[in-house]
Amino acid sequence: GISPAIGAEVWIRARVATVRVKGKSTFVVLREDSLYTVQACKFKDKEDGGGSATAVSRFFKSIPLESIVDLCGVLAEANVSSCTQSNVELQIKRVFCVCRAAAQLPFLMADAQRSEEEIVASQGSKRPFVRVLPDLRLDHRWLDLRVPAHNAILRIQSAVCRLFRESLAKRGFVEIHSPKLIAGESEGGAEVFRVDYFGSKASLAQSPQLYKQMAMSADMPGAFEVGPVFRAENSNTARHLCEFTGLDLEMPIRWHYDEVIQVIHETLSSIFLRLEEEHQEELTIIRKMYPSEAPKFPLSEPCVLHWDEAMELLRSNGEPREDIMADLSTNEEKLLGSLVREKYGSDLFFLDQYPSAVRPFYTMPSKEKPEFSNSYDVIFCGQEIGSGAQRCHDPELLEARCASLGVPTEPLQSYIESFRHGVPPHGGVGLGLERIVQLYLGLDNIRKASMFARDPTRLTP
Ligand code: ATP
Ligand code: AMO
Repeated sequence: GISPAIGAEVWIRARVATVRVKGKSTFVVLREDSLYTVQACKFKDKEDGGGSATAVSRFFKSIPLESIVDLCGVLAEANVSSCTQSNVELQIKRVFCVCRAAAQLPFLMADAQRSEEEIVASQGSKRPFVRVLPDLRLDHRWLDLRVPAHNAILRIQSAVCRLFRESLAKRGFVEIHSPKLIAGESEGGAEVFRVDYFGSKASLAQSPQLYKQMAMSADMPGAFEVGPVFRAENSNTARHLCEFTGLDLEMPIRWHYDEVIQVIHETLSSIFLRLEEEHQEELTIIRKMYPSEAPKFPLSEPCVLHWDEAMELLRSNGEPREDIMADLSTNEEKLLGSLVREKYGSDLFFLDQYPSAVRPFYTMPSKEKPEFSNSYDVIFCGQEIGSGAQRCHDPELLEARCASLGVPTEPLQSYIESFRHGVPPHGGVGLGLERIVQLYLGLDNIRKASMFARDPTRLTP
C-alpha cells in the first residue's frame, strides 16, 4: 500500500521476507502490513548518499528472516525481474533493525505460503517447497497467520462480523450481550462444559438461545449477538470446533415465519455481495493460495426447499433414505447441496419444515402437521452454516414438548416464566462465523477460519 510518487523518500516498517545478496548488490523482499510485499535493493558503487552497499549487504546477512526493520528508501519503478506484486521498489538509503527474529523458525514462510499447486510443481526442482503440516502451523499459529492468505482470511472473518452488525443495525435490531456463564443448558443434551460457580454448578453457554428469546419477552424490536459459543463435542472433524463464534438473531413474527427466512437471506446476501465489493484485495490473495469461486445465490427471494421436496430430490437421484424423518448425514447434506445447485443455480438455500423429533425443545411444531416443525437449516455450498426456527412461545405447549423430549424444565423456569408474562410470536437463527468463512472461501478445514482453534485435542496456543 505505497502511494507516494516515484523519486520520493519513504520510511516503511516491515518484515524481512527474503534476502538475496549478489556480489555487492542486495535485494530484499519486505512484507508490509502482512498482505503486501515490496522489494528493496541496494546496488554496488552507486553514489546515492545512503549507507554503503557493503554495509547494507552485511546488515541483511546478519539479521534473520522475519525480523522487523525500519527502512528508508527512494521509490523507483520496479524492475521487471522483481518478484513481488508491487509495481514499485525501494532503493535503500538507511535501515535499522526494530526487532530481531530467532535465527531458526519452526518453518520457513517461503514454504508456508505456497499453494498446493506450487508445492506439486516444485517437486524435482533444485529447491522443492516443503509441505508444512497443519499441526506444526497451529502450534505456531502466529507465524502461520503471517502467510498473507491466512492473514487475509481473518480480515474476511472480521468483515463478515462487521457486515452482519451493519446489516441488522440498519433494520433497527439491537445488539445484545448475553451471559456465557449460565445455570442450565441452552441447547439441552450432553455437549456442555461444566464449571464450578462458587460451589454451585454452572455451564458455558452452548448458544445465546434462551437469552435472545427473553430479549423478545423484553420487547426488543429485534436482537442480534456476535459472541462465543461453547460445545463439548468430542468430534475431530474438519467442521467442528469446541469454541466458535455465533452470529445469532431473533425477531418478532407478524404473520408467518417466512419473514425470518427473508431477513436471514437478506442479511447473508448483503454480507456476501459487500465482501466481493469491498474486500477484493483480500479475496484475491486468498484465492491465489486456495482457488475458489464466489458462491452463487439468488438476489431477492431466498431459495427455500421443503423437507418433502428434499426427500424427493434425494430419492429421484438414487439416494432413497431408510428413514425420511431422520436428520441428514453430512454426505446427504452435500449431495442435496449439489442437487439444489444444479436445479436452482444457488449455493445457498433453506431446508424448511424439519421433522419435529430432530429439533431442539424450543422449536415450534407445524400447526397442520405437528410431526414437522417451523424450522430450517441454512445450507451453504453443501454444508450447514446455520439453523433456526419459529419458537414455541406458548408456555403450555413448550412444557409439553420438553416433557415428551425428556428435557428437564426446572433449569428453564425463568425462560418459561418470561413467556407467561407475554411474548410476541418470534423466531431466529444461529449461524457459525467460522463455518460461513470456511465455506465462502472453499477452505478444506474450519481451523483455517479460526484465529486460535479449539478442538478436543487443542487448548494451546
Ligand atoms: P555480480 O558480481 O554477481 O555481477 P553485481 O553486484 O555486479 O553482482 P548487479 O549487476 O548489481 O550485480 O545485479 C545482480 C543481478 O541482479 C543481475 O543478474 C540482475 O539481473 C539482477 N537484478 C538487477 N536488478 C534487479 C531488481 N530490481 N530485482 C531483481 N533482480 C535484479
Ligand atoms: P446449532 O446448534 O445448529 O443451533 O448451531 C448453529 C450454528 O452454529 C455452527 N456450529 C458450529 N460451528 C463450529 N463448530 C461447532 N462445533 C459447531 N456447532 C454449531 C453451525 C450451526 O449451524 N440455538 C440454535 C440456533 C437457533 O435456533 O437460533 C443453535 O445453536 O454453523
